[in-house]
Amino acid sequence: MDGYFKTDRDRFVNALKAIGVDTNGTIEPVRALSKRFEDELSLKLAAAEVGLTEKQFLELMDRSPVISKALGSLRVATLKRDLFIKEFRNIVTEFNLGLIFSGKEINDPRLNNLPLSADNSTATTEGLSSDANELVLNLGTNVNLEMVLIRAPKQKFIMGSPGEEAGHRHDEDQQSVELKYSYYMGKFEVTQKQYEAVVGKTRNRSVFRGDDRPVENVTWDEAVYFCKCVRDKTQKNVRLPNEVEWEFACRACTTTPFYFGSTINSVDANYDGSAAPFGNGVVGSNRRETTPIGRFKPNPFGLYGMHDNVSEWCEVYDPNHGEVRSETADLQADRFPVIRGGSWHSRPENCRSAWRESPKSETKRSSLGFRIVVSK
Ligand SMILES: [Ca+2]
Repeated sequence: MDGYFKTDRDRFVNALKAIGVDTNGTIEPVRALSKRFEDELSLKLAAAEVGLTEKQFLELMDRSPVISKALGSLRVATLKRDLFIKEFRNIVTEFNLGLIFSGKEINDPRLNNLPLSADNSTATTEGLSSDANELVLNLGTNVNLEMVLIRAPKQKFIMGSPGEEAGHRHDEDQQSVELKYSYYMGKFEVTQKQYEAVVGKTRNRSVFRGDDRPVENVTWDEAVYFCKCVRDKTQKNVRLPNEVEWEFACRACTTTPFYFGSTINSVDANYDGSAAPFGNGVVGSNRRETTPIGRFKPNPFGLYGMHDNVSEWCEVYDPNHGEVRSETADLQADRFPVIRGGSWHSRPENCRSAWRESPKSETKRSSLGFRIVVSK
């Protein structure tokens, strides 16, 4: 919000006036108001900017997955404004508001420099449904697995964390990475119901039992085997995410330690909130177990549980190769396991977007599961 004030104060004030806020020519009351009513005000502001009432705006959002995703981003603390702008072209397209914004908002240079492919064209992934923002895999016996389209960024993105970030380790040193393709990523961690539907009940050794809880206590090879079975069943290229895919999807264009912003709290995520808080965070609860998927806030891409619940098996990205590997799904000798994302057992610093750990592939933990991707 502060950045928006600096770059476009007048537009912000006009938008506020449009929704009936008396700015009195000074910005401080507005700033205070915006902080106090951040969610409400951002929503009203967004509605005012697309020329709709808040009611109309919400009704349209309810009808559209694209808009729902944007609404999700509006509700993520501290990032609402920037992310709304990033989704703006999709929203305008979805609402068919081009005429309203003709020569105005659409030509906003900030919209032309989005890190994401912001159009709804077919520039996604060969072999994948080109117009679908979501993909649902049928695992059989009325069990589905929901996936979200992650569009290839137009520019390189920065992977890892800066040296000054609390909890930073050298294996997180930042690097500029090019991700050339779009892919689908599981909206949630793979659940026990999904796991059992594919490989059978007896293979589910999860400690915290529940159909909608994530499967855990699985080795890397078992996660890879699950992917192979789903691949055979669906004829789609199902595999574990590599680290580039995972971190790009987790960050969702954020650069802060968490997609929530500068810290994390146990109201919004399932981790060890009783540990020393991260940054300006606060001490919270420690649930000491997994929680059913989808209980907490999604990130701006609509993905749940990226920072918490169970950590997730991925494949190592090797910067020496200079490009993203793992375009095929077969287990190969030069592919290595790595874990990304925190868990119910993690201290907050180990829930960061950049955090990584490289255990042996036979490792099993009640705090370790996985999610899948589908690419061409
Ligand atoms: Ca997770």
